[in-house]
Amino acid sequence: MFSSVIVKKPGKSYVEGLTTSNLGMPNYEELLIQHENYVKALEKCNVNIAYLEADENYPDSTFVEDTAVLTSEFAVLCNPGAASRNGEIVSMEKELLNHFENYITINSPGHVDGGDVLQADQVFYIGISERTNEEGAKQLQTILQQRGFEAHIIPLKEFFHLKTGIAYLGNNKMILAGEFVDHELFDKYDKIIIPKEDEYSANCILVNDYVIIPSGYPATQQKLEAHGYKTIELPMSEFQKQDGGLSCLSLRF
Ligand code: CIR
Repeated sequence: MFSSVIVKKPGKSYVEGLTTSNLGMPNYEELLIQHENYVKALEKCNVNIAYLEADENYPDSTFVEDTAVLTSEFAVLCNPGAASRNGEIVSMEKELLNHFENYITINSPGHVDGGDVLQADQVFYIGISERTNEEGAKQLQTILQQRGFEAHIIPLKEFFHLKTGIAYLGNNKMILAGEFVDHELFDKYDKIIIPKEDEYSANCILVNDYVIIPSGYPATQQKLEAHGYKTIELPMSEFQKQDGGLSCLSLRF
């Protein structure tokens, strides 16, 4: 169960953020509505919400997930791999101290984006990507192992971030897409497989009693409901335009 989440309002500069998507320029008004709906969905999931003000200096800073790895017991401040995003950790560092007595850091030349880190109960998976390098992944692995967790490092082949193609839904159930479907590390899970055409919906989040999924993926919704989950669908078009998914918009702990 999660008791708290951190979210951050997108600023007007959001439209100038990093993207590879070719889906066009985000509409700021629509973006704000989608973000408000995201916050309302979290309220329904019964968590305390720390809602940070927008920071125009960091266009991508609404994607708070990349700045930290949090559990109920400890916090790791990441060292994001994109130069234009690295300074986002300065304000996150302050926010973490509202929730934790202290935090551990990933240090250069190590880089980790939180989007490359998935927790499944006592096991963590850490992707090596364009943003997370081997040095950063190893630092995080050591931090996690010292705290009694298993931690596996997975070099990514195609996905942008690890969590672009995977989500853990508790009860040994794992959502998997693309390069993770046949990955032997995930063979021990009860797999919910997402086909290529629905790949964006692999990035969904279990928050207490609900799984929040992007709207427009009825096959994914049906699969989740067949597995006994209650779902909340959210329009995500303006986040998708900047390579963002549902998990990226919050830190849950
Ligand atoms: C970026 O390129 O960093 C942002 N435009 C998107 C970050 C998405 N974050 C995530 O998948 N965890």
